[in-house]
Amino acid sequence: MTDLHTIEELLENSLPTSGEGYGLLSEAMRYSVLGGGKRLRAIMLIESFRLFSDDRDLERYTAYPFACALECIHAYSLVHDDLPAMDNDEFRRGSLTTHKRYGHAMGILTGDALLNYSMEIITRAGEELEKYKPDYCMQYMCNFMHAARILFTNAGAFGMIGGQVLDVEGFGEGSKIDETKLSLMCELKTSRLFQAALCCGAVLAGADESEISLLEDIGRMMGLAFQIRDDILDVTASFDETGKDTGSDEKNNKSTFVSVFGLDESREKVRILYEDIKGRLKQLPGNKSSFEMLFENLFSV
Ligand code: GRG
Repeated sequence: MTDLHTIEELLENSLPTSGEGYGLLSEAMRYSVLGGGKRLRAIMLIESFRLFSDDRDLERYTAYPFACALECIHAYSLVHDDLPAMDNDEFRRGSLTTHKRYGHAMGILTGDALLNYSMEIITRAGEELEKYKPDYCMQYMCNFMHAARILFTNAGAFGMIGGQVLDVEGFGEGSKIDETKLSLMCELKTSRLFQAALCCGAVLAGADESEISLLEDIGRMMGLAFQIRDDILDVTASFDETGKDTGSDEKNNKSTFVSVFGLDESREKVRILYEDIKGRLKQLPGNKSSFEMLFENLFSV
């Protein structure tokens, strides 16, 4: 399993140093990314790469920067999601949310800067890649650009941001919502970054189309199960377990899997998705034990 310490070190080194640039921006960027986090998406991206390639140099030049960029995108989405105009949360990862610590305007700007920084990481890595074995560079570069498109499309207007639009426009608030709508919102808002993690890693390692498509399915189901689990934790867990105020969905009058289906049915949905994910995982090549362990930790409720 990818070492959490390695990812923390990568993130530490790829973010601007505190005090660099203007005002408190670099400090706020570091605060938002480095303050805890399970690093699920980074781990999944690197583990997905390893299913298809054991070229550790290529992994360093491609999967590592993509993993950092993805964590920056994820962190920006949380910073913006916590803003008063969205969920208005005070705590995240056991600490004050970015806007509570640095002010509302800085919360917006820090999210903006992190999204932009993810592109800076990727484009810088693209230039570095050219120096790595330039004789083979063309195929690597094509995979690199393909992975970049997957990452930014899944995070963008037709992916995660689109899902957030459905959420803030009241798709899930108060009004009657059916399972299809709720699932669509979660697939966009939550699954897309997991799909990006799995597919980017695989594309960078040279996986074929049918393997990418299988990973896309696994990422979609994984995000759905993850969101349902998050909805369950919002009503059953404590601050110490989640690092944020629970009961937030009810406070915001949000329709969630728990409010629509109740706790028991929601747990059953996670169980069914988990069984499905395990079945599909078996169809992939390579050593899947890291994924099996990760999913068991997350979903054996
Ligand atoms: C603001 C454009 C924009 C998008 C926000 C991600 C998101 C979209 C909203 C978050 C809502 C939420 C809390 C959903 C539950 C699933 C989720 C993404 C939880 C947080 O992810 P973890 O548990 O976080 O992987 P850590 O802190 O471990 O990195």
